Amino acid sequence: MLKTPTLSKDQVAHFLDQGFVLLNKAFDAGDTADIQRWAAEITERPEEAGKHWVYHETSLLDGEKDLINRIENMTPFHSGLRELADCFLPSVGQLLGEKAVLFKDKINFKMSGGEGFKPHQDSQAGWEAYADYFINVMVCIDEATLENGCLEVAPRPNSASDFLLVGKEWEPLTEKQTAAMDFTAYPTQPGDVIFFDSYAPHKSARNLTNSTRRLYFSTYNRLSEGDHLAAYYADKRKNYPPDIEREADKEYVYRV
Ligand SMILES: O=C(O)CCC(=O)C(=O)O
Ligand SMILES: [Fe+2]
Repeated sequence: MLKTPTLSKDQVAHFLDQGFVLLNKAFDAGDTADIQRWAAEITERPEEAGKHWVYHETSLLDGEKDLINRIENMTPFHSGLRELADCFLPSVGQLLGEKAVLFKDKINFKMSGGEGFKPHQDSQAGWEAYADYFINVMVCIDEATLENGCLEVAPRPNSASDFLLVGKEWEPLTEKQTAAMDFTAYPTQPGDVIFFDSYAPHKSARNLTNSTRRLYFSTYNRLSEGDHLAAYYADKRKNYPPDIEREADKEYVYRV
Protein backbone atom coordinates (compact mmCIF):
# COMPACT_ATOMS: atom_id res chain seq x y z
CA MET A 1 0.00 0.00 0.00
CA LEU A 2 1.25 3.49 -0.84
CA LYS A 3 1.96 5.73 2.12
CA THR A 4 -0.45 8.60 1.54
CA PRO A 5 1.26 11.99 1.50
CA THR A 6 -0.23 14.48 3.97
CA LEU A 7 0.18 18.24 3.89
CA SER A 8 1.59 20.36 6.70
CA LYS A 9 -0.22 23.50 7.85
CA ASP A 10 2.33 25.62 5.98
CA GLN A 11 1.84 23.63 2.79
CA VAL A 12 -1.94 24.04 3.00
CA ALA A 13 -1.48 27.79 3.59
CA HIS A 14 0.87 28.07 0.59
CA PHE A 15 -1.63 26.27 -1.62
CA LEU A 16 -4.58 28.39 -0.48
CA ASP A 17 -2.60 31.58 -1.10
CA GLN A 18 -0.88 30.69 -4.41
CA GLY A 19 -2.96 27.91 -5.95
CA PHE A 20 -0.13 25.38 -5.87
CA VAL A 21 2.39 23.72 -3.57
CA LEU A 22 5.39 21.46 -4.18
CA LEU A 23 6.14 18.47 -1.94
CA ASN A 24 9.64 17.13 -2.43
CA LYS A 25 9.96 13.39 -1.79
CA ALA A 26 6.23 12.95 -1.15
CA PHE A 27 6.76 9.24 -1.89
CA ASP A 28 9.67 7.17 -0.57
CA ALA A 29 11.93 5.13 -2.85
CA GLY A 30 9.82 1.95 -2.56
CA ASP A 31 6.53 3.67 -3.40
CA THR A 32 8.19 5.62 -6.22
CA ALA A 33 9.48 2.37 -7.72
CA ASP A 34 5.94 0.92 -7.57
CA ILE A 35 4.52 3.99 -9.35
CA GLN A 36 7.21 3.74 -12.05
CA ARG A 37 6.45 0.03 -12.50
CA TRP A 38 2.71 0.68 -12.82
CA ALA A 39 3.37 3.38 -15.45
CA ALA A 40 5.50 0.90 -17.40
CA GLU A 41 2.83 -1.83 -17.09
CA ILE A 42 0.01 0.29 -18.52
CA THR A 43 2.32 1.41 -21.34
CA GLU A 44 3.10 -2.18 -22.31
CA ARG A 45 -0.54 -3.19 -22.60
CA PRO A 46 -2.05 -3.43 -26.08
CA GLU A 47 -4.18 -0.55 -27.27
CA GLU A 48 -7.76 -1.73 -27.52
CA ALA A 49 -11.06 0.08 -27.99
CA GLY A 50 -12.88 0.30 -24.65
CA LYS A 51 -9.71 0.11 -22.52
CA HIS A 52 -7.34 2.79 -21.21
CA TRP A 53 -6.86 5.65 -23.67
CA VAL A 54 -3.58 6.09 -25.53
CA TYR A 55 -2.78 9.20 -27.58
CA HIS A 56 0.22 9.49 -29.88
CA GLU A 57 2.17 12.37 -31.40
CA THR A 58 4.96 12.68 -33.98
CA SER A 59 8.48 13.55 -32.84
CA LEU A 60 9.46 17.19 -33.33
CA LEU A 61 13.05 16.01 -33.74
CA ASP A 62 12.63 14.11 -37.02
CA GLY A 63 9.00 14.76 -37.96
CA GLU A 64 8.46 11.00 -38.30
CA LYS A 65 8.90 8.93 -35.18
CA ASP A 66 5.66 7.89 -33.49
CA LEU A 67 5.66 8.76 -29.77
CA ILE A 68 3.22 8.09 -26.97
CA ASN A 69 1.91 11.49 -25.97
CA ARG A 70 -0.44 10.53 -23.17
CA ILE A 71 -2.32 7.67 -21.50
CA GLU A 72 -5.62 8.60 -19.90
CA ASN A 73 -8.57 6.92 -18.12
CA MET A 74 -6.41 4.35 -16.34
CA THR A 75 -8.12 3.75 -12.98
CA PRO A 76 -10.75 1.27 -14.25
CA PHE A 77 -8.04 -0.94 -15.75
CA HIS A 78 -5.05 -0.97 -13.38
CA SER A 79 -5.33 -1.54 -9.63
CA GLY A 80 -2.02 0.15 -8.82
CA LEU A 81 -2.98 3.30 -10.72
CA ARG A 82 -6.38 3.15 -9.01
CA GLU A 83 -4.56 3.07 -5.66
CA LEU A 84 -2.40 6.02 -6.72
CA ALA A 85 -5.44 8.15 -7.64
CA ASP A 86 -7.23 7.18 -4.42
CA CYS A 87 -4.24 7.87 -2.18
CA PHE A 88 -4.65 11.63 -2.71
CA LEU A 89 -8.31 11.78 -1.64
CA PRO A 90 -7.35 12.69 1.97
CA SER A 91 -4.75 15.34 1.03
CA VAL A 92 -6.94 16.92 -1.66
CA GLY A 93 -9.76 16.82 0.91
CA GLN A 94 -7.48 18.77 3.27
CA LEU A 95 -7.09 21.46 0.59
CA LEU A 96 -10.80 21.53 -0.33
CA GLY A 97 -11.92 21.50 3.29
CA GLU A 98 -14.37 18.78 2.30
CA LYS A 99 -14.48 15.35 0.66
CA ALA A 100 -12.91 15.02 -2.78
CA VAL A 101 -13.83 12.76 -5.70
CA LEU A 102 -11.69 11.77 -8.70
CA PHE A 103 -12.47 13.60 -11.97
CA LYS A 104 -9.76 12.21 -14.31
CA ASP A 105 -6.27 10.72 -14.43
CA LYS A 106 -3.48 10.55 -17.00
CA ILE A 107 0.23 10.23 -17.64
CA ASN A 108 1.82 12.83 -19.91
CA PHE A 109 4.83 11.17 -21.52
CA LYS A 110 6.70 13.95 -23.32
CA MET A 111 9.13 11.50 -24.88
CA SER A 112 12.23 12.72 -26.70
CA GLY A 113 10.79 15.01 -29.41
CA GLY A 114 7.51 15.50 -27.51
CA GLU A 115 5.58 18.78 -27.71
CA GLY A 116 5.24 21.21 -24.78
CA PHE A 117 2.18 22.91 -23.33
CA LYS A 118 1.30 26.57 -23.93
CA PRO A 119 0.40 28.59 -20.82
CA HIS A 120 -3.12 27.80 -19.63
CA GLN A 121 -5.41 27.36 -16.66
CA ASP A 122 -6.83 23.84 -16.62
CA SER A 123 -10.41 25.05 -16.29
CA GLN A 124 -10.00 26.50 -19.81
CA ALA A 125 -10.39 22.91 -21.06
CA GLY A 126 -14.17 23.00 -20.55
CA TRP A 127 -14.04 21.59 -17.02
CA GLU A 128 -16.46 24.17 -15.63
CA ALA A 129 -19.30 22.34 -17.36
CA TYR A 130 -18.84 19.71 -14.62
CA ALA A 131 -17.83 21.58 -11.43
CA ASP A 132 -16.58 24.98 -10.29
CA TYR A 133 -13.23 24.05 -8.91
CA PHE A 134 -10.63 21.30 -9.34
CA ILE A 135 -7.33 20.30 -7.80
CA ASN A 136 -4.65 18.46 -9.78
CA VAL A 137 -1.93 16.32 -8.30
CA MET A 138 1.22 15.92 -10.37
CA VAL A 139 3.47 12.99 -9.51
CA CYS A 140 6.94 13.02 -11.01
CA ILE A 141 7.77 9.63 -12.61
CA ASP A 142 10.99 10.54 -14.47
CA GLU A 143 13.35 13.32 -13.52
CA ALA A 144 11.88 16.51 -15.01
CA THR A 145 14.28 19.31 -15.88
CA LEU A 146 13.96 22.68 -17.56
CA GLU A 147 15.49 21.07 -20.68
CA ASN A 148 13.08 18.13 -20.93
CA GLY A 149 10.04 20.24 -20.09
CA CYS A 150 9.30 20.24 -16.34
CA LEU A 151 6.16 21.98 -15.07
CA GLU A 152 6.34 25.78 -14.80
CA VAL A 153 3.70 27.35 -12.58
CA ALA A 154 2.62 30.92 -11.76
CA PRO A 155 0.69 31.88 -8.63
CA ARG A 156 -3.07 31.91 -9.10
CA PRO A 157 -3.86 35.41 -10.41
CA ASN A 158 -7.02 35.97 -8.40
CA SER A 159 -7.56 36.46 -4.70
CA ALA A 160 -8.95 33.50 -2.80
CA SER A 161 -12.43 35.00 -2.78
CA ASP A 162 -12.45 35.65 -6.51
CA PHE A 163 -11.31 32.60 -8.47
CA LEU A 164 -11.67 33.33 -12.16
CA LEU A 165 -10.60 32.17 -15.56
CA VAL A 166 -8.21 34.72 -17.02
CA GLY A 167 -8.39 33.35 -20.54
CA LYS A 168 -11.07 32.05 -22.88
CA GLU A 169 -12.21 28.44 -22.78
CA TRP A 170 -10.45 26.11 -25.24
CA GLU A 171 -7.64 28.60 -25.99
CA PRO A 172 -4.23 28.96 -24.33
CA LEU A 173 -3.49 32.16 -22.44
CA THR A 174 -2.33 35.01 -24.69
CA GLU A 175 0.95 36.92 -24.33
CA LYS A 176 -1.01 39.86 -22.99
CA GLN A 177 -2.69 37.68 -20.35
CA THR A 178 0.61 36.15 -19.21
CA ALA A 179 2.64 39.39 -19.30
CA ALA A 180 2.19 40.07 -15.60
CA MET A 181 2.37 36.41 -14.54
CA ASP A 182 5.43 35.12 -12.78
CA PHE A 183 6.15 31.56 -14.00
CA THR A 184 8.71 29.52 -12.08
CA ALA A 185 10.10 26.22 -13.37
CA TYR A 186 9.85 23.36 -10.88
CA PRO A 187 12.40 20.68 -11.80
CA THR A 188 11.35 17.52 -9.97
CA GLN A 189 12.72 14.10 -9.06
CA PRO A 190 10.72 10.87 -9.19
CA GLY A 191 8.46 10.78 -6.10
CA ASP A 192 8.05 14.57 -5.89
CA VAL A 193 4.48 15.87 -6.06
CA ILE A 194 2.91 19.22 -7.01
CA PHE A 195 -0.68 20.09 -6.05
CA PHE A 196 -2.12 22.88 -8.24
CA ASP A 197 -5.63 24.09 -8.82
CA SER A 198 -7.65 24.70 -11.97
CA TYR A 199 -6.82 28.43 -11.88
CA ALA A 200 -3.05 28.20 -11.38
CA PRO A 201 -1.48 29.13 -14.76
CA HIS A 202 1.11 26.63 -15.94
CA LYS A 203 3.07 25.61 -19.03
CA SER A 204 5.99 23.38 -19.99
CA ALA A 205 8.61 23.33 -22.74
CA ARG A 206 8.95 20.80 -25.55
CA ASN A 207 11.41 18.00 -24.95
CA LEU A 208 14.31 18.10 -27.38
CA THR A 209 16.61 16.03 -25.13
CA ASN A 210 17.01 12.28 -25.55
CA SER A 211 15.24 11.33 -22.29
CA THR A 212 11.55 10.68 -21.64
CA ARG A 213 9.79 12.94 -19.12
CA ARG A 214 6.71 11.20 -17.70
CA LEU A 215 4.50 13.11 -15.28
CA TYR A 216 1.32 11.64 -13.79
CA PHE A 217 -1.69 13.91 -13.20
CA SER A 218 -4.88 13.11 -11.30
CA THR A 219 -7.66 15.67 -10.90
CA TYR A 220 -10.34 15.95 -8.22
CA ASN A 221 -13.39 18.07 -7.47
CA ARG A 222 -15.57 18.52 -4.40
CA LEU A 223 -17.73 15.45 -3.83
CA SER A 224 -20.56 17.89 -3.00
CA GLU A 225 -20.42 19.01 -6.66
CA GLY A 226 -20.92 15.43 -7.87
CA ASP A 227 -18.97 12.53 -9.37
CA HIS A 228 -18.38 13.49 -13.02
CA LEU A 229 -15.69 11.07 -14.14
CA ALA A 230 -17.96 8.88 -16.26
CA ALA A 231 -19.70 11.86 -17.89
CA TYR A 232 -16.41 13.64 -18.55
CA TYR A 233 -14.94 10.62 -20.33
CA ALA A 234 -18.16 9.89 -22.23
CA ASP A 235 -18.21 13.48 -23.54
CA LYS A 236 -14.51 13.44 -24.36
CA ARG A 237 -14.83 10.12 -26.16
CA LYS A 238 -17.24 11.83 -28.59
CA ASN A 239 -14.99 14.84 -29.31
CA TYR A 240 -11.44 13.64 -28.75
CA PRO A 241 -11.36 9.84 -28.52
CA PRO A 242 -8.16 7.83 -28.02
CA ASP A 243 -6.29 7.09 -31.25
CA ILE A 244 -7.48 3.46 -31.42
CA GLU A 245 -11.14 4.57 -31.45
CA ARG A 246 -10.80 7.25 -34.15
CA GLU A 247 -12.59 7.34 -37.47
CA ALA A 248 -10.14 7.41 -40.37
CA ASP A 249 -11.69 10.30 -42.27
CA LYS A 250 -12.27 12.61 -39.31
CA GLU A 251 -9.91 15.32 -38.05
CA TYR A 252 -9.35 15.68 -34.31
CA VAL A 253 -7.72 18.82 -32.93
CA TYR A 254 -6.11 19.15 -29.50
CA ARG A 255 -7.08 22.52 -28.09
CA VAL A 256 -5.97 23.04 -24.48
O1 LIG B 1 2.72 17.60 -18.83
C1 LIG B 1 2.90 18.81 -18.71
O2 LIG B 1 4.01 19.31 -18.79
C2 LIG B 1 1.76 19.75 -18.42
C3 LIG B 1 0.45 19.16 -18.75
C4 LIG B 1 -0.73 20.04 -18.63
O3 LIG B 1 -0.67 21.17 -18.27
C5 LIG B 1 -2.05 19.47 -18.96
O4 LIG B 1 -2.12 18.32 -19.41
O5 LIG B 1 -3.04 20.19 -18.76
FE1 LIG C 1 -2.66 21.84 -17.68
